[in-house]
Amino acid sequence: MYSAIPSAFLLTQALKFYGINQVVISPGSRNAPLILSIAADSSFQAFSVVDERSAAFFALGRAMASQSAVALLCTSGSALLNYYPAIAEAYYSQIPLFVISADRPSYKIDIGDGQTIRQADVFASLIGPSFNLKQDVVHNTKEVSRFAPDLLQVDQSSVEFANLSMMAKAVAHMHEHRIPVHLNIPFEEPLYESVLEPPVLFDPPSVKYEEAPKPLSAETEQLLADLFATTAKRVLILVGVWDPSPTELEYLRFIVDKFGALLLTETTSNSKGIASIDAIDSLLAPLEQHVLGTELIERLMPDVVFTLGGLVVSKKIKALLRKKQGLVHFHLGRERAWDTFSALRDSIDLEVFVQYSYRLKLNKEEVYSQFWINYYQGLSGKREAFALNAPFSDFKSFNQLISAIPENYVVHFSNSSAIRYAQFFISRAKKQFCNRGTSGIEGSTSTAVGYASCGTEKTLLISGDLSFLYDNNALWNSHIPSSFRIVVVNNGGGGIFRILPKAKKTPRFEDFLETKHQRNAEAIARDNGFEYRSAASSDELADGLDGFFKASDQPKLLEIFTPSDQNEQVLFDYFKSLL
Ligand SMILES: Cc1ncc(C[n+]2csc(CCOP(=O)(O)OP(=O)(O)O)c2C)c(N)n1
Repeated sequence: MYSAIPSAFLLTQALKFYGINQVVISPGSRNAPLILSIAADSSFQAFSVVDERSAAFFALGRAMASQSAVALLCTSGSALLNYYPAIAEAYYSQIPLFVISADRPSYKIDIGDGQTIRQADVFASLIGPSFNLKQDVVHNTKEVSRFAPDLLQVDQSSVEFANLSMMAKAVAHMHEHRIPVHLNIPFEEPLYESVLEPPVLFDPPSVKYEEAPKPLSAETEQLLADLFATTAKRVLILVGVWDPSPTELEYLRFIVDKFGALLLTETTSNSKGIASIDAIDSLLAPLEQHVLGTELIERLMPDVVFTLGGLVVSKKIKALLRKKQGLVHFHLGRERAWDTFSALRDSIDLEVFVQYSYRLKLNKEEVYSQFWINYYQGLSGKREAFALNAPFSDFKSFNQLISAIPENYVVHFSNSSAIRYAQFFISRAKKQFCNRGTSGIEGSTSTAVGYASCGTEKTLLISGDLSFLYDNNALWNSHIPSSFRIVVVNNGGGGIFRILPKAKKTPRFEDFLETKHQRNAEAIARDNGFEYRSAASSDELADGLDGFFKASDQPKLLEIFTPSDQNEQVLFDYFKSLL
């Protein structure tokens, strides 16, 4: 069965043809022509999610897990505005989403019709190209000739040609730049009519996009050769959010060895197995207060920084590197490169760089990396001792929690203190993620649910209370596997604001920053079919974690209540203990 509206038929066929077979659908009438075509076609995996904000983050999570583009489909009006937070996250995290919104014909916009807004280009600058498809001229021609006779100057075949070209361009752009793109498609009524035979011929253009890596420019080659033969003695590698292939990990290992580089990783770098400083702030925070701090920081400062992956969580390392005069920065990889330290020279494909660097002559400071790895390893005894004896708090909970995560789980962290505490402890988890593109608190649960729904990996979400309560529609979703686990660290508000220097001096801090509350996750959990447990001490947490990851018939949520007035002191004491 197909929609009788030609452009709905063509768009559905195009999705299939270009291999975009996962579609997250939010209900509505205007998008019914597409819903009926997709629902009737078993080659699509279609998911129904009512809340468009959650739907878009769900799609994001699926795109992450499946490493392929996911389509979103919604109706007209404010519906598509709810996609915006996830589109911004996908844009900055470079995750491909194919956003489709159904619209009224142009002559019915801004004339007082219901559920109608100006949809064209509504996502402005936080998305790849937006295409406004052309309206069919063979569907309800009577209405078209009455309201917009000019449209009939063009024949249907040129409408179809234009639409197919726009679809192909959108797909190409999405793949090439790994960003979301938007197709806005106008439909005249009737919307629900279907036909058994294809209403028009589907003849799509093939999609071409640049897959081959960009070669090294002669200018960069010269710069690298000069730099490494003379001044560049210390190389620091900083890895942001990254989901590397085994080959990419090997490339990283090679570069670390070749350059004698100091490797700084984060939880979300997913680069285990290579000696690194994997809790950056556990090194930097105590250095700031150390009696030999200035000298040590000088010793740490690199000449060259290579960044890999996406955005970096640690503010301290960014601030530190921004202070370095004459720093030279290269991004290695195909991600968009950010000039975070005002020192970016070029962005080089990782493989191209590895091939090139075999030939590079170096003048490295042999002890640079080893000194810092030894220094850092020297802190591990203090770190373990502090964690063992720490009073019950956010810090202690993260310590207990992270050491309990089995190696067959993938973890999603919410923003904000969750992902920061996660940095302090080494987990066995298979992979770790966080929406750091925009660092929003509004879609972490939906993203984790989307990731889990793929069924390829068992998934755990570790969330703060505000983030969890914010995105509670995420659990209104029928694709949650029973292996899905959520831990909410409930410190009664935005605990991050207590850690931020000076934030507490703000008038009515508790009302407007911390946003203190007495709410908990129990009703939401039970209402959505989760088994619920809570813990308010280390012993209770140990009990709660016992068997938490064992197979079960229902997904589970464990809520940890921590003392908001003590959390910050424990964290400061931790840093002090490392001096
Ligand atoms: C959509 C959005 N709104 C506001 C913020 C600012 N913000 C950052 S962290 C935070 C509080 C997070 O609280 P919670 O989820 O309880 O985590 P905690 O810091 O307590 O661990 C807020 C409001 C944001 N990042 N995103």
